[in-house]
This record gives sequence, C-alpha cells and structure tokens, in this order.
Amino acid sequence: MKVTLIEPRPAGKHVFSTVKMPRLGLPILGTILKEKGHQVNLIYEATEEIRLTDLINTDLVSISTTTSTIVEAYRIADFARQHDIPVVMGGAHVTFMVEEALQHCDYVCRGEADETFNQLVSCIEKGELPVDVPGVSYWQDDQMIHNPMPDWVNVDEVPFPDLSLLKDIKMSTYPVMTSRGCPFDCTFCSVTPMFGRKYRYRNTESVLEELKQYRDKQVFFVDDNFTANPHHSKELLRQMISRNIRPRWWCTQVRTDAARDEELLRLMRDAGCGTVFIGMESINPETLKKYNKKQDVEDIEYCIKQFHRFGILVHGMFVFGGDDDTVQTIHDTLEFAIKNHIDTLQFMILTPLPGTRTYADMEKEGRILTHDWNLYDAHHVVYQPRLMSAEELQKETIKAFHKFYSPGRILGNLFRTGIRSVAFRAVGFWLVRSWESENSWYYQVLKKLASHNSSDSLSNRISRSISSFRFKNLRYVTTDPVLNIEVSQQDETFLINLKGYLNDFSLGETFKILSSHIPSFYQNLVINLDGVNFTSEKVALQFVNHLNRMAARARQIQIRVPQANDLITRVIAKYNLRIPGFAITRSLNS
Ligand code: B12
Ligand code: SF4
Repeated sequence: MKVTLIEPRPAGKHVFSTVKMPRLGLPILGTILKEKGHQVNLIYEATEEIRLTDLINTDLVSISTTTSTIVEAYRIADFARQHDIPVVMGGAHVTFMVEEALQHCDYVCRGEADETFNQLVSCIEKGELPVDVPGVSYWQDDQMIHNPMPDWVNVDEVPFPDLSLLKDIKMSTYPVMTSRGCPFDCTFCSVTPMFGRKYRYRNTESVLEELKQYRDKQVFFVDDNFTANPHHSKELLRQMISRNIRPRWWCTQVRTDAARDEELLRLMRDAGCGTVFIGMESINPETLKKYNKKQDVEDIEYCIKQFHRFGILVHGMFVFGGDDDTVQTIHDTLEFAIKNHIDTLQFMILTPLPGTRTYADMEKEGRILTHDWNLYDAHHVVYQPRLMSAEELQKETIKAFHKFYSPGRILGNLFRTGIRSVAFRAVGFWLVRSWESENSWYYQVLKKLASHNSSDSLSNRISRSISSFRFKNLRYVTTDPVLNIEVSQQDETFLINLKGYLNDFSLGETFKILSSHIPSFYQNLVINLDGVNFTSEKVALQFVNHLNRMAARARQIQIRVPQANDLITRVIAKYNLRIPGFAITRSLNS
C-alpha cells in the first residue's frame, strides 16, 4: 500500500521554533511499514510543503497529532477525505479527544502504536474492519467503536527509526529515544497519560548500536526523564565513554534530583552532555506542591550549581499560572533565574492539555476560556487563572521572557558556560520579539475578555456559520462596478464578503484593500466567495498564491466557495499545487 505519513506544522512561533526535528513516532511507524513492504512517504510539514499529489496519489493518509498542531492536522485530514482518501490519526491529542478526531478521520490509533498501526494498515488494505486491533477507534454504521487500549510496548522491539525517510531535511540535532514513560505524575503533564508511569528503558547494546551513526553529530535524547533509573543511565554512559560511541554533543531532559548524584554528573559530562533541560516549573513552594512535582526550590538552586560545576548548560523550564501564583511569582522567578545564572529558559503558561488532570479540573470548574487548540502551545493563556487576570498572566510572562533575553544579558554567562550559552540566548532574544509581533492581537482579545468577563468572546468563531456574524464594525465597502468588497470584524475574526467578478485588476485591488484593513498578524479570516466569478483560471491561480501568502500571517483562513462551481479546488488539483494554507468549505445555498 502507498501510505503518506504527516507531522503537521504548528500555527505560530514557539520557544523551539528554530529546532527542526520531528517527533520519533512517524519515523518509527514508517520504518515498520517499510519493513512490511509498504511504500512510505513521510512529510515533516515544518520543513516541507504538502503537495496535492501527496494526499491523493496515495492509499492512506496518516497524521501525527499534538494539541497545538491539531487544527492543521484536521485541515489536512479534511482535505484528504474530500478526495476520498482514508485517514488515520494517532498521537497525544487524538488519544484523549477521540470523538472530536473521528469527525475528521476514519480511524484513530489511541496510545502507543508501534504494534497496532501495522495491524490497522493490514485491515484497511484487506477492506476489513479493525475489530481486533487494540487502541483503534473507528466508525461502524454511524456508531463509534472504541477497542480496548493496547498494552505498553516493549521498547526493545521497536526498530531504529529510519530517518532517511525524511527527505531534504537538514537536521542539526538527531533524536534518539532510550526510554519511554516517567515514574512521576505531575498534574499538567501529558506524558504519563500517554506513555505511562512505568519507566521502560532500552537495552544498552541496542542504544549504542543506534548511536554509532551519530559520532560526529548532535543528538537529543528525547526521553522525558533520561536519568529516571540512574543505575541504567550510568551503564549506558560508561559504555558510551569506554567504547567512544559519543555524539559530538548531546542534550536531554532530566529532573533536578539527577544533580544529587555526582558520579552521574561526571559520566554525563565525560560522555559529551552539553545541555540539560530541567522541569523547574516554579519557585513558589505551594505551586510545586499543587503540580505534584515532588521537588523543592532548594533542589532547583542546587541542581543549577551542580550542572554548571560540571560544565553542563542548564535550560530551565518554568510553568506560570498555578492557582497559587501571582504577578509577583513571575517577577520573583525572573529574579531567581538571573541570580542563579540559568543559561536559557522557557517561561511557559500553564496549559490544560487533554488527558491531564489539569484539563479535567479546569473543565469541571468551567475555567477554560477557549478550545481553539492552536492556542494550546503554552505561550497563550487559555484558562482563567485564580489570583491574576488572564491578561496579566499573558503580559507578565512575555515581559519576563523579554527581560531575561534582553540584549544586556546575552553575554551574561560567557565566562561561566561559554559561547553556546551566548548563542542560545541570542536565539531566545530573536524568538521572543518575533513571537510578540505575531501575537499582539491576543492581548486585545484577553483585555476584552477581562472587561466582559465572558468566555464566549474567545470561542473559536471560525467554526461558526457565517450567518451568525453581525456586520457591526463595518470597515470598508466599495461599490466598484466590477467587485463589491465588504470587510467586517467581529472580535478576533475578519470576514470578507466578495461579490462580482475577479479579474487581474480587481484581484490586485482586493488584496491591496485586505492588507491595508487587516492588521499584520491576525487570528481568523473568513472569505466568502459565494457571489464571485473568476474571469479566468489564471486569476484563480493567483488568488490561491495571494491567499497562501496571507495564510503565513493568520491563525486560520477559511474560504467559502459555491458548491456548484469550485474553481479553486479544480485549479489546485490541475497544477498539483501545495495543499493550501487555508481551509475550503462549500456553501450549501448555491
Ligand atoms: C522531542 C519533543 C519536542 C521537540 C520536537 C517537536 C516536534 N517535532 O513536535 C521540540 C523540543 C522542538 C518540542 C517542542 C514542543 N513541544 Co514537545 N516533545 C518532545 C518529546 C519530548 C518527545 C517526542 C517524541 O519523539 N516522542 C517519542 C515518540 C515515539 O512518540 P510519538 O511521536 O508521540 O509517537 C507515538 C504515539 O504518539 C503514536 N503516534 C504518534 N503519531 C502517530 C500517528 C499515527 C498515524 C499513528 C497511528 C500513531 C501515532 O505512536 C507513536 C509510537 O508509539 C515529547 C514527549 C513525548 N514523550 O513524546 C514532547 C511533547 C510532544 N511536546 C509537547 C509540547 C507541549 C511541545 C511544545 C508546544 C512546547 C513548547 N511550547 O515548547 C513545543 C511545540 C512543538 C510543535 N511542533 O509545535 C507535549 C505535547 C502535548 C500534547 N498533548 O499536545 C509533549 C507530549 C510533552 C509533554 N510534556 O506533554 N518538543
Ligand atoms: S513533567 Fe516531567 S517529571 Fe513530571 S510527569 Fe511529566 S515527564 Fe515526568
């Protein structure tokens, strides 16, 4: 069978935007399918465009999901299904939002799929229902069927991911997994609901074998808690050193408790560890308790000192917005990070990810402000905090980020941890600023929310029908004899109504008007083409190209085309264009 595997790109910038590295799920699943004789086309959309033929000259489209990329995943899935290609989805978001996902796809593989995906593909190939495949959810006679969850995978049976499946991607850092799962149980984390609390680590020989290809490269051990079993980690590190199977440089995620074991630190250093990513989460003891983090502020301070003593850079990961956090907590954390010379950091915003206890609690308490999953990237406030306003949490977090990555501080750790620290801080400086310019509209949304105290104004209006728009705030109307353009705005969505003929001239005018009336970054744009006639195919092609360029500045763009005459879709198919950066819906009234 021909199978296209896709990891969708995120909607906006995030703290790791410069890291071009896919998650390991699809390379592993692709390797398994290839071994079984299937033809695999793997697309990592962050670096590669999806062409129409990728979606329609295939027997199956399979998409990997997280919460912050799910809107794009659904868009791709809808597009494939409009062309009658079956779609499978798997990964962290759909595992916990299966009913929602089945509105967009034919099958969901819940949980780990190393053993189940291949079985599902065989069923699809034979035209059978996957009645016996664990973890699969699917439709049968308009009813959703949910098979029982699969057992945890034996990680030693998972093949090495064949990263050559990823065409044309220049990876600066290569992902290697030595374990899955984490014995802890932090309330906001979706790792344990997805991969379990039983820490499963791979056989040392097998990891070393995989590592041999990366001797002159940089590696990220993508484990959630690389040193959860220190005895095992030390064995791996010793072998890496004695057999000289060391990447040129590597980084990984650990907990603060790793720093209490000096032998472990020495081995990490000698094996080439350059940076550790540490879930510090908070310096508010009450928040640490509520997150169930099982660490103290002293642990955090001690671990920074210790890793630095061994020449290892520290990336601190903080989460603001716990029920005991105030604006002061954010200020104190910034001061703490500077005082303790953390090399780089991320100030994230608590995010209720489906599957976590935080999500369940916030849903129950009615504190979730929006289910626009594009905003669930831990950089946007999507819930009502307890001791500050949503707007305060948003503003103060970004302000703290700004201050940490200020020009004056870029050189701060040069003599402590060297030039890498400077380079990473410079990237942070750039990212924070470009994030802000892309997202300033969100401050306005949160301000409105605070004054109205209504969660409704944040709901994802693009999913609503156009008829629910009231044309208040009319921005622009032209009664040009050729084309009539109406631009209106309702909250975070712009609605454009076009009526008449789109030719070379009126097309240019239309986009000129749009760029002068719509801010440089915005959330939703709906363009109604119900009353439009394109004067030629060439104009339709130009329209698509213009819109794709606009899509780079929008969270979501949707165009509504007449059911009977969808020239846009025909043009995309005829010229095998990349799948558009906008969604196409067909209006019923034509
Ligand atoms: C490496 C990593 C990164 C890298 C690379 C990211 C990337 N390309 O997405 C970097 C550092 C850049 C990063 C960034 C972020 N990350 Co990250 N990251 C990870 C990490 C540690 C490992 C990923 C991995 O390789 N896992 C191992 C493989 C085997 O698992 P998998 O890909 O999920 O695949 C398995 C199953 O899910 C399933 N499956 C997956 N896809 C599919 C598809 C099909 C068709 C099927 C059938 C099955 C299937 O089968 C696979 C095999 O069992 C995970 C934690 C984790 N344990 O997964 C977090 C994780 C994925 N990240 C997370 C988050 C929140 C982020 C950020 C938003 C945070 C931030 N603001 O910085 C950003 C956004 C990234 C983005 N793309 O938008 C969350 C996502 C949670 C969620 N529910 O959505 C996770 C789970 C961590 C957590 N604490 O909860 N991340
Ligand atoms: S946040 Fe880290 S320590 Fe806590 S459960 Fe998740 S992976 Fe484990």
